[in-house]
Amino acid sequence: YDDTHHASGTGASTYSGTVSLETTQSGSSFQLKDPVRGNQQVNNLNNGSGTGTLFTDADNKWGNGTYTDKATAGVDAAFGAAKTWDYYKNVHGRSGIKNNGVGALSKVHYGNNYVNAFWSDGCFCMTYGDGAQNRNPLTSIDVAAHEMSHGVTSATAGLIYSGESGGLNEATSDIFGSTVEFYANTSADVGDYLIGEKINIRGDGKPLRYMDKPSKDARSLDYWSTSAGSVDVHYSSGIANHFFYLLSEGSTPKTINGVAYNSPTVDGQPVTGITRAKAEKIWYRALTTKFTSSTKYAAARTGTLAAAADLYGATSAEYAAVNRAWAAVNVK
Ligand code: ASN
Ligand code: ZN
Repeated sequence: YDDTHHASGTGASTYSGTVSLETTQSGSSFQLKDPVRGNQQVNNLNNGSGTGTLFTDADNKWGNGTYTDKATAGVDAAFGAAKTWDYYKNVHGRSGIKNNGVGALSKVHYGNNYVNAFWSDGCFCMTYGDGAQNRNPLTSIDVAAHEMSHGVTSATAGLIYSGESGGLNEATSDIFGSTVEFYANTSADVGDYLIGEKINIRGDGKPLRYMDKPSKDARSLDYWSTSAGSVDVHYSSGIANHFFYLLSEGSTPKTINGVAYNSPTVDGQPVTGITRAKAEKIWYRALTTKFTSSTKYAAARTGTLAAAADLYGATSAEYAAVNRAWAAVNVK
């Protein structure tokens, strides 16, 4: 018989402060496995590869807030997976990455000085590197939600990971990476339209990407042009990231949670935002019911317009704002 049961613990994370964790008790030991969320669990790769070993703990108090305790990055991964689960469930009615109630495996401490994180459909799992000097794990919540949202895209539209569809795939992960961070909104890591601002991936303390003005990273595209299909997918994503920012917040410069945003439009005409709460509904509906594996920017426009018509009506202000926000990034 099964002698395990649900327990509630706490964790000291790297990036999100002290967090609550739902865990599994087995005898006198606790497992970093969440029975409330499809039994999603976190394994320790211990700077190797493979499947790793489920984290266990004697007192259900996990990590110490720094890299000196291997469980700390495990806390970030568990928290990121929990908030991503709750976001998709409570905001979009989606039960797990495949919408089948099954939680994913997360693996931390992959390799040595590995500065990336990635989702794999094959193992239905997440892998996180420890970053520079094995001291900067890639486990911030926006990165966790970005990577797991690759699983959602794979299970829905299946956007091919090259050309314009690849840019839309990447943007979908940045969009939901950002909306999950807003959803979690811990005092240690408040919501923002930046990607990877906590993980210092380039060693300069700057974010990896900026959704209000993607070209601030010196690579990403702010607007659609004929080169959109030939640049790296992490740069062509800028067009849709910019669209999503403008649709949510509008083009007037503003400060949100202490971060100043400035989002100029290609045509110099203003965009009035409809709120992030409505924009994320439109993007999710388009992703799951309109986009296909080969969707490019022009079809993303018509797909999000169709989603807005479904949700708010074809004569709504929301529909008009979608049209306007795409025009503002040169998708017409
Ligand atoms: N972290 C990268 C990403 O999610 C991994 C990759 O290149 N697919 O885009
Ligand atoms: Zn990605």
